[in-house]
Amino acid sequence: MTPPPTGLLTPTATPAKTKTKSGSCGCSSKTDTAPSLDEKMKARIEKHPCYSEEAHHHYARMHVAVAPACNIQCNYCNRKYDCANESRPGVVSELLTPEEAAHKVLVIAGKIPQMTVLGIAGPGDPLANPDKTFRTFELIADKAPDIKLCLSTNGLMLPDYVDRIKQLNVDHVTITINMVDPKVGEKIYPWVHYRRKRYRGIEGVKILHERQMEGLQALREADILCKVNSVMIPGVNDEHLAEVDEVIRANGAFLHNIMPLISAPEHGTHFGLTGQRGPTPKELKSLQDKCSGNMKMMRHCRQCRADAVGLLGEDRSQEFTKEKFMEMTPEYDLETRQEVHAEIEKSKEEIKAVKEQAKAAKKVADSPKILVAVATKGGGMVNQHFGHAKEFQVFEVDANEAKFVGHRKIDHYCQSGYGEEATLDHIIKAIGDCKAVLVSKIGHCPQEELQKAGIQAVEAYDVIEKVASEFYAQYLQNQQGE
Ligand code: CLF
Ligand code: SF4
Repeated sequence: MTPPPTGLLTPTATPAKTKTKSGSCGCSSKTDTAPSLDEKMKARIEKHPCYSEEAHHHYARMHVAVAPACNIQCNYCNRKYDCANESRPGVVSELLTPEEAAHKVLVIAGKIPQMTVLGIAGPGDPLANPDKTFRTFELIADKAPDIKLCLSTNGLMLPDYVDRIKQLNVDHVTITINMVDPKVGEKIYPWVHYRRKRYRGIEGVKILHERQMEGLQALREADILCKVNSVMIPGVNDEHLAEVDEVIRANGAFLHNIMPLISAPEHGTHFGLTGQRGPTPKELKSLQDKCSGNMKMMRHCRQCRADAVGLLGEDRSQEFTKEKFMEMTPEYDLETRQEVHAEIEKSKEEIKAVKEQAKAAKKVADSPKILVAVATKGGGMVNQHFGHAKEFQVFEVDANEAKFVGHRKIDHYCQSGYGEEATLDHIIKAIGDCKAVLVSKIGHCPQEELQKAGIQAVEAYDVIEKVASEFYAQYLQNQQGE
């Protein structure tokens, strides 16, 4: 895809007269010091939307819900819903047999050729359901060999299955590790079911911890890429997660994904019912920044469901319910898929060139950092109408670069074509720490309300980093002119 003509930055109002000082958004990012990747490693992750932030703008993943059982209890989980280690709480996926799952994958591989990864992440723990999980992988490896296989587990049974995982060519495994100190774990896990016996309290947590560490080391020895998910629970493990980050890095984890606890009484979880809160976006970012000097930090996780389909920021699962996909004929075609991927790679190169141009030629010391919100349908572009956005990506911008730092979910503003006041209030609250919102189009009314809240609406259709850097230059100029 060729990016549309440049220079389309169209401010719709003058920048807000909000005072900004260095690091006012609470950031002291150390990502620059994070280790860079060699070419071989880049090739392993460049089409995995979770392992590569860049890939998540272009490539999609899908999950198949084949694994219902679980062998531990997390205090943020209610078994009526999907595993909360990789999903938003309160979501129920349609359970499939391995054969149905393979059919679904082949259907979607034809309909969404940019889908490159198949993950099994629930609705329980995939390794508490080894037969169903591995049978599904076998069927897919056989029929769709270009699809990467991915697995997410609580780690309890991982050491038993690393050889099998390697044999099946599963190159990406996620372990959810919320603690490396069983005393902290006691507040998260009431029991663990291991080798036909239930262990309560610290006894069970110790087993879980030992098995997680053993599994992590075994993955390293087998040269399987490992991502660690950690759920940030304020007052329980938030201060402890920096230590978790160090321990997992020392044991060979490739990527750390610190996710916010999502907790509400209606989810019926222990934490939800006892009023345990989740972290604010600022608290989450601050912890991610703190840990990001140690290792690569994932900030683009969407806590997707066990039957998620599409780009990480979109949910197309309702297009492929069991009733619908069983009626569809698989049209998996390797050649077509490879052509689509080649086009995507070409487009990535073009976007990269624009991004490089947008970067400052020389490093500017101490330029203030600001946050901007972006409406995007993917492809690394500002290309979505304000009213259609269901989430905004958040970029941290200074004079040197624009860097993805997270996303904010919202109810989209245009419900049946009418903007709603309550929704706009919610949006303003969600992106209140941003100086601008970059959109392909926005109506007059929301634009004015945003302006009153100190958020400038910028209309553009271009590469995100370019629009953000152009806005930044103008913003700085306005600040200096005051
Ligand atoms: Fe799925 Fe997980 Fe594989 Fe990705 S999700 S099994 S690594 S293919 Fe990705 Fe979804 Fe976050 Fe998981 S955005 S919840 S990190
Ligand atoms: Fe729930 Fe997943 Fe924890 Fe099992 S591992 S209790 S399914 S969150």
